Amino acid sequence: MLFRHSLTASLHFLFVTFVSFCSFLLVAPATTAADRPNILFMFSDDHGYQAISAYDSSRNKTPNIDRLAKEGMRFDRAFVTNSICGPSRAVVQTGKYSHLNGFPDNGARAYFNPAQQTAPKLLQAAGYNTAVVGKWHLVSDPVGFDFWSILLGQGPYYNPQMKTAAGLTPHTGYTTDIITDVALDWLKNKRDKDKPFFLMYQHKAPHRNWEPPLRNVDKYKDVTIAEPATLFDDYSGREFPARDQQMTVANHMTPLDLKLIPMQDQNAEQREKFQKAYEDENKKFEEAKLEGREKTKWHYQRFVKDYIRCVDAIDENVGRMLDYLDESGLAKNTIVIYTSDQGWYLGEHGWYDKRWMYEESFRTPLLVRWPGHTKAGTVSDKMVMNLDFAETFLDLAGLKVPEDMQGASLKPILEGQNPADWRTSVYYHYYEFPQPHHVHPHLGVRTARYKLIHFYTLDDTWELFDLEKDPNELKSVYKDPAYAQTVAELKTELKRLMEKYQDDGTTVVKYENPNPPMPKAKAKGNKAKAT
Ligand SMILES: [Ca+2]
Repeated sequence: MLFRHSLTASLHFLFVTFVSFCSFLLVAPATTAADRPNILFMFSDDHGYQAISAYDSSRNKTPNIDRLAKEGMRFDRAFVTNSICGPSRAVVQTGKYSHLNGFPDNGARAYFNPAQQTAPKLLQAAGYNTAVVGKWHLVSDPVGFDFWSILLGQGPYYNPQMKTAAGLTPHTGYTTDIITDVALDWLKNKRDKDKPFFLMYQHKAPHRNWEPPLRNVDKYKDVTIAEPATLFDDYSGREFPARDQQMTVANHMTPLDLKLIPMQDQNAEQREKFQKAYEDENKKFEEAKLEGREKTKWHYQRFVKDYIRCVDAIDENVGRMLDYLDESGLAKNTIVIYTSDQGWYLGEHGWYDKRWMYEESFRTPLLVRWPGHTKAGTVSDKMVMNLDFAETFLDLAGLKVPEDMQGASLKPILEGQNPADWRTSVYYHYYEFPQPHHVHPHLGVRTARYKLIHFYTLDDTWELFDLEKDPNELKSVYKDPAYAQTVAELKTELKRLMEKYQDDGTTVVKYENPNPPMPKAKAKGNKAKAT
């Protein structure tokens, strides 16, 4: 018995030694544990670049987020592979397109397979102290994190419950502030200070239904926010899908979106203060009985003001995080990344929401500050993607990027290099249909000048945009004979990219939730619809 114990102990010792040795080998030889940088990944949900003043100051000012552009690099051509929440998050975890990471849409059975390879798991194994706080939205619990505290699904704007390895914790207050409180508490009190950290700090805001904090409800009250040039787009220059969607500011906003009824996630005290801020305007709106363009203009002002009120709260909290990095002395050795899971329509094309390969939702904001490495105030027009984040995290930590990850590390670009073999085209594939918003599945390719889109479930439905002549993508030139050569070249490029990324265009390796939510009870009198 004694012999067995000592043998077990010896084997255990050898195993631990071996594991430590392997962890040491995983780290590039030039890097020691002491100088590996911390990585703070700030991620918001549906934050269009049009509402960050480092990109566009026509609607609001974001002085704290702008600091990252001033002190680091702004990317003007950052794109996503599939413009929707859960799928974008799965891409960030894995560095793989949806058809390979198994999370192509947010359907009822969507499920992120936690057994697969992820960047956080590799960072954790290599000695990083890892954490995720805020919106997760991948159904399965986080794996590869020493600490996690996440919202349930989308999470509410007020009074969230947050799930940790120990169970559910209720919080009172505004979710954007609470996520920051929890993240700061981990940085200050809970993390292992002998290790570099990797923190995913992920906001729910400014996702629909755009509920601002009580401190911001009166902001912009007497201001008229600029309307985008395409607010009254009639879709005449595009194919059927642009007309067939259900995401217009004019006709597809609910009373909850427009704050015409009480919010559901607030307590009585919060609700009273919140409603008071809207009641005069709501009364006038109901009496005016607006129609047509005037009604759309009113919807736009209400929506965009609430949206930027939520964004401003993110900016205030980004300021709290950056201040802490400064005060603690962590700023010098911490890479800070700000981005969103995808872009957003702030009334462009008459829309809200995302999904399309059109520029506003295909692009996403990306700002990176890396003291001592990235030159302050620089701008990159390299075509980069959310597909590149996993690879970038690993490369910044001095780790080898696994060959089956499909993106590329941004490290050389951040260091001011101009990699000769950097991509000159981006591949996109969106799946979720028909609901919500009825955006037909599509895939496509974008180059510096052109964008070719294929609505592949419809008969021969293609669009081509010449972004140099038509940056707002109002008129498809797919059928214009002058572009026949361009169409042929782009179809060849599309085929090349589909092969490169192993996407046959129709099937997806999809993981299904082993414990799917119960189907909702059918409403009475809704039989015809249900079948
Ligand atoms: Ca989103």
